Formats: sequence, structure tokens, C-alpha cells
Amino acid sequence: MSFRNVGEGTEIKDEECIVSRRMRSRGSTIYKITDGEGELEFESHSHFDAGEGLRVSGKVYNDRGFMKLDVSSLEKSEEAYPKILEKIESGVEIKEVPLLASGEIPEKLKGRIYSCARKLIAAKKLGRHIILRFHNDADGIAGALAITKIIRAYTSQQNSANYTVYDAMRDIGNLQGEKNPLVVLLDFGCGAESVEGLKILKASGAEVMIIDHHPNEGGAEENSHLFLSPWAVSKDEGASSYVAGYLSVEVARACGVSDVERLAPIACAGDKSTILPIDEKDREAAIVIDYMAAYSGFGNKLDFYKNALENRELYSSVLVQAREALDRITEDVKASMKKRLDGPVSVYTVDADKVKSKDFPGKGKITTRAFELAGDAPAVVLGVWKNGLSFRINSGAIEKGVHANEIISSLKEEMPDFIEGGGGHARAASLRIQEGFVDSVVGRIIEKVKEMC
Ligand SMILES: [Mn+2]
Repeated sequence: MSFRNVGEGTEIKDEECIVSRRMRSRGSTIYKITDGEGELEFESHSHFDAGEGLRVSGKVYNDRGFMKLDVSSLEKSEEAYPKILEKIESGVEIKEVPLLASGEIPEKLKGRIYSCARKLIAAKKLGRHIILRFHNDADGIAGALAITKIIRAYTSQQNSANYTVYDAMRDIGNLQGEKNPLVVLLDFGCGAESVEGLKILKASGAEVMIIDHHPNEGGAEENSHLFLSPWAVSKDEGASSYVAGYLSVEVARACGVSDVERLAPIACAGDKSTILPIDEKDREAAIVIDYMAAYSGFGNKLDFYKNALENRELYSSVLVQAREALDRITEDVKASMKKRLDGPVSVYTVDADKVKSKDFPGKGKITTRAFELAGDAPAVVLGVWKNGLSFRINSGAIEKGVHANEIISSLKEEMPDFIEGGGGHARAASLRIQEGFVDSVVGRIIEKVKEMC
């Protein structure tokens, strides 16, 4: 007997269900239970967790308009949870609106977008405990703003592109006692350095959703339950341009969330993607978010950004500061920029340590400024500092086969003693290098570019 069709006096016999909510009331607790189709309530002095699977029998009665169950028998059931979750997810109605971006990749991603939408709506219905970790830039933050229009989650800013073992341990610690939690990683988690952390997180029993556009260096799909990434359906170097914030907006739209579209071009502006038309307002919002993210620590909650986008005075003040900071570095960037290779693909370096900047713009943005100054001819721009470097590669060089992620993986093999880590996209990526060895790595990159074209 489905919970949906019950009336007063209906007998329920050994039905599997999940506790979707717990409410205290007059000395006892009211539990809301769902069988995936309908809901009932029962009162009990015993303790059950939200997300717990049960097998119940009893008789339905009407308590001032609420259908309640007078329980005659009740036992915990491990098998109930996956079955009912599946039932709820497949019953979620998806809003099939045309995607914002056109092309083969988003079309191929539709199924994955809908699966994420189903997962999130069902999680909301079941009151699942959700952790949402988002990358600390305009793309990750715009994406998180879109996802939190669907669900309520414990949000946490991730100031690194990798999901480390340390991150996994912290999440598992925070998830102690939560039944069937869901962890969403947004705009990070696809790098080779995330694999170990992901394996541990998944082994803990948490369900893992990754929404990311960084090249999948292996392990992200196998070590998650839902993987929304352009790299799942394409090997094309341009796949990265379907940024995480854009994908999140599509998930929110499939859930029927309105007023979320605006976040997609902001994410694109932040990550320099051209899959959607971008106007000045989007660029401004991306700068404001990036500036705030650079000055805010790990674990920052999302409301901070939401408020800034809604508070005009704060918004314009941050915008002025951010623009001034970006303008201020231009002279320093010009002065410390050198052409290191003149050829079919040129290589420039800029010494980011010689550019006066505190936390914003960071090393990546300093490299981007140099990249903008390098012109349109095929070029690789390397921002270098004492223990790392950042790549920016333009379309001309990409067409000639120079891809940062490929250079990085071969460097990791050739120079494992100096290269401490790194990764990224074909056009933008970064490396951590042992202090004192940056020059030799730059020398090797220049040789590689020479060999490639
Ligand atoms: Mn991104």
C-alpha cells in the first residue's frame, strides 16, 4: 500500500520507508516518513536519524488533518534507503528548457545535468545532509550560488584546486553521525592530486557529486557517484570552456529554479569562457567576486558573496578597489615581462614576485595581465615566482599543439624531484616547483615549445 493513497483506517504492513524529518513535540518526537510516493508521520520516544531506512506496520489515523501512523511494529532496514531514494529520484519532474549554450558538448551533457537535478531535488525532499564545497573564484562561487537556489547545504569555500586527503578527513569528521550524506564538489576535484582524497571520501559512504570543468586527469569519474564534466563526453581541448558555474546554472534550471541565468555569464567572465555572450556587468560582477574571494579565507560561507552582489554600495566600492588594484600592476607587469623565445610560438615570462600586489590580483591574474599585453600572435606566457609558475596560452599556440596540461604531465615525469604538483586546463594551468628550480623548469618548457612547433 503506497503512502500516497492512505486514508483513515488503512492498514500498513511491512512497508519500507525513510525518515525524512524529525520534529520535537511535547516530550516525544514526530517523524516524517516517506515511501518515495507519499508521506506519513508517527510519534515515538525512540531515536531515529533523518535518512534512516525503516520497515513499518500499523494503522493510519487522522490527527487534526495530518495522516499519522499508529505503529504496531517497526524495525530498521538498511535496504530501504537505496530503493526509496531511487524511486524518488526517478519520479522527480525535470524542467526541460533549452540549454543556454549551444553545441555538441552541452547536448551530450543533458543526461548528466538531469541526473544531478534529480539527485538534488530528491535530496531536498529527504532532508539529506549536504556539504557543498566550491572553488574560491567567480566560476566556483557563481556555481555555488546557483546550486543553493535548489538546496540548502553546508557551504565551504575551497582555496585550492585539489581535494586533498586532508579535506577528505575533515569532511568525514564533520559527517560523523549523518545518515547517507551528499557531498558536492564544485569547480575542482578533477586533478590527479584529488584522487586519493576522493577515494577516501567515497569509501566513507558519502555520495559524491562532482561538477567541474578542469581536465579529468583520471579518477574523478570512478571515485564519484555523479560526474558532471564536459570531459566526460569530449576530448576536445575547448571542453574546459563549459565552466562549472555554467553547468550548475543548467542544473538549477532543470530543477525549475527561476532567476538563475544571470550567474552563468558571470562564471564565464571569471574563467574567460566565450560559450555565452558576456557584457560589462558580468565582467564587473566576476571581478568583484574574485576580489572578495582573494581576501577571504578557507571555509568562507556563501552569504558573504550574495550580500555583496545585492548591496549596491558595497558592490561599487569593491569594484573600484579591484579595478585600481588591477590597473596598478600594469606598469610592473610591463617592466618585468621578457620575451624568452621568438618563433612560430613565442614564450614570454613575467616575474610575479616583482609585481607589487598583496593578495589581489594573485599570481594567476598577474599572469593574465601579461597575457593580455602579449598580443595576438601565437604565444605562451609564463608567470613565474620563487616556487611556482602559471601558464597562459592563446588560441594561436593551442592550434599549433601547445597545451599546458600536456606540458605539465610530461614535466611531472621528467622532473619529479622538482615538480611538487600542479595541473589545469590546456590554456591556463599552474605548477608548484621546489624553490631554486623554477629557472630550470622554465628552460625545459621553452625547449618543449621549440620542439612542438
Ligand atoms: Mn572554473
